[in-house]
Amino acid sequence: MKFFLLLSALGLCWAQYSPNTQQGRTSMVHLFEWRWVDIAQECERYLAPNGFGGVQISPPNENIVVNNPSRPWWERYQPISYKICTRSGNENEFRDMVTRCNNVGVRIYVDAVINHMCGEGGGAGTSSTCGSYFNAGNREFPAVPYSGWDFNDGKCKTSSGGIDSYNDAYQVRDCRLVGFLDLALEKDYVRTQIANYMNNLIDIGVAGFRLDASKHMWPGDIKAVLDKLHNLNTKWFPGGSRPFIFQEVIDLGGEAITSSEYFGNGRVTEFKYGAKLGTVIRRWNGEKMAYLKNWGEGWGFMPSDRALVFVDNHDNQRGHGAGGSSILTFWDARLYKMAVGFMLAHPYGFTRVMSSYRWPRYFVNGQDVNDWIGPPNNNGVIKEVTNY
Ligand code: AAO
Repeated sequence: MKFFLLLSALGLCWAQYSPNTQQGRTSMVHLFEWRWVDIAQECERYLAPNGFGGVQISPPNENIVVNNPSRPWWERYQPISYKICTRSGNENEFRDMVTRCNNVGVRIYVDAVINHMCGEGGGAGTSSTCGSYFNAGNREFPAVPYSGWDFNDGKCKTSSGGIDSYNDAYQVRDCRLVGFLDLALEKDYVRTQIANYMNNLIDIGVAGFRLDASKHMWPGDIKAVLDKLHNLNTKWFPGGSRPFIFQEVIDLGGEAITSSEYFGNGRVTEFKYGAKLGTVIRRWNGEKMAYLKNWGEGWGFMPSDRALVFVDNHDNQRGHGAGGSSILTFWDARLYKMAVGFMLAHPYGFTRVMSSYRWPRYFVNGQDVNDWIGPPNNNGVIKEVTNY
């Protein structure tokens, strides 16, 4: 009995930090912009036999359709509703993917965009992936529904309404990140809409969430949403299992907000990992692999059991987000393989491998002007992943 109590206490403590993977599976792969039908096949054909723990998928909820530029990858970070309806597939295809992946022991983690809706300049109409009407100017998203009351417009104190300084935690959390309509997560109504969305996904069988733009939400507001979440579906998970949570917080030091503020809610992305590993493997700043002896906390990283780590992510492989020029990507194939191999072999953090697509890079004044290009497609429809 005592032993059982100890085990369940340990289980509870571990809760949202555990990826809910099968025994011995220590890594997930981000299948960036893949379709659900392709992911289902990939789980069965490749990921399960090769020991992958799970897949991070692109946001599954309805988003704005951007035509200028033409269907950029980043349109998926501008929600219109919580209907499961995107270029990756519809709700039936999503359910089939989750079922088939879980059946072969591969977990699905959803990229949850809950900090905001579309940009302030998103216009009005039905230019959305499921055709839901919205009016960004009036803050109307009837397919949720959200209205003017549900946004932080009155709370932000900058004259632009946007984040002018990352040194002010209030601005970062209450103002608009590059113009996105910022949801008022302090409101129980908003928390409930978000929790309903996430609970729908949990009931379908997902194992956890990446919380996009967590730095731009108050840790207490995130906790209030998480407290409303169901336990995982007992068809595949032990009773009482909690969703795995990893929060996207970029903390390279020197800003008002630190990763540690979010440890209570779940794991946090450790952006120092890829930035430093890139520096070492490129042998910049006199670094060398021998110095990796005390890799991990010894390098000033967060505690291993709070960290979600990666060599590159969908942002910094194309010059978005943060990390700087040391980040290794598939464009530096040999060094990239060394970095990914090292990461997978090393015990620090829970690891995530990146699977993306090639795009025609074109640099103007050091900036890739093609950083927006979406996945391979036919007139906007994502192409089937080639079966090699
Ligand atoms: C698009 C257009 C915009 C337009 C907007 C609204 O590109 O021009 O204004 O629509 O119409 C993605 C794309 C965005 C895109 C968006 C929506 O990346 O370009 O905007 O979809 O379509 C910050 C956030 C972080 C965020 C990152 C991109 O903190 O959460 O920006 N990442 C996530 C997703 C990302 C997505 C969103 C969030 C939005 O992964 O794909 O955006 O849902 C500093 C801060 C960071 C900050 C960066 C970049 O970083 O610390 O918190 O990230 O700046 O603004 C050094 C420093 C480092 C610093 C960095 C850059 O490295 O050490 O701290 O320099 O200055």
